[in-house]
Amino acid sequence: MKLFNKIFFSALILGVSFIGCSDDDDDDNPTPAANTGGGTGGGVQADLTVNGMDFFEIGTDPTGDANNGLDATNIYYSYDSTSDSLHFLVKVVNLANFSSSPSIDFNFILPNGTDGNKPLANPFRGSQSHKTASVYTDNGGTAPSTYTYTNVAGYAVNGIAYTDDVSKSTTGSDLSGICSNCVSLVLDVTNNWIICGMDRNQVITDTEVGATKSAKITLSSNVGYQRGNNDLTTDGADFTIAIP
Ligand SMILES: [Ca+2]
Ligand SMILES: [Ca+2]
Repeated sequence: MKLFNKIFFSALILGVSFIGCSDDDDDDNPTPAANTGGGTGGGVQADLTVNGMDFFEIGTDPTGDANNGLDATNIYYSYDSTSDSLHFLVKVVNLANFSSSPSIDFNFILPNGTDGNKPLANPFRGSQSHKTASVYTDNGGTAPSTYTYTNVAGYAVNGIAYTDDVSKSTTGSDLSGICSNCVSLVLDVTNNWIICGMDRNQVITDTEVGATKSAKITLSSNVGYQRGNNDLTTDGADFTIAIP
């Protein structure tokens, strides 16, 4: 009996240990890398510098987990305080195969209480209250940036939409466009990366940033092709920007 208890106790410890090692949110995605950048430099060395922009890694993603589409491995952000613009760089492994119709979206969850006083929410689960930058191109585009976009009713294509359950109950869509054709898209097929640029004010307004002039933004993102998503890149990573 004593031996049995010992074995049982050991199994219990092993079991607890196993659960502790599992993915935090059970979505088979790795726990996001810690935020490394302050947004405007601050002496923190950039993880990547492209076209004069300093990029900081927000998170990583496994290779080979995409469902027959773009397969992302890393996501970075850059905040340019001079132009007050945000840029996101997503590294992939197979851009050449899908460069004629890339799809990419970024779901921003703003700090509690600043997004129309709505609570924190998750883009993929539960009550929704967040902003989404969607870049869904039509077929036939050519890298680096010759793409066309077709707007869908109630949906900001190549733009930024606000998502919440209230819109869904009144219009049938939970997406409400904030701006269309307001996200720039540049693909570098040779280097296997995609850069999306957007006005910081469209993502988070001065009012939403608040008096501290600093905002920690939680980000989930997808990549794919032909308006489909094949790879969840980061789910719940965050980065902080400091507005001058
Ligand atoms: Ca991946
Ligand atoms: Ca993934």
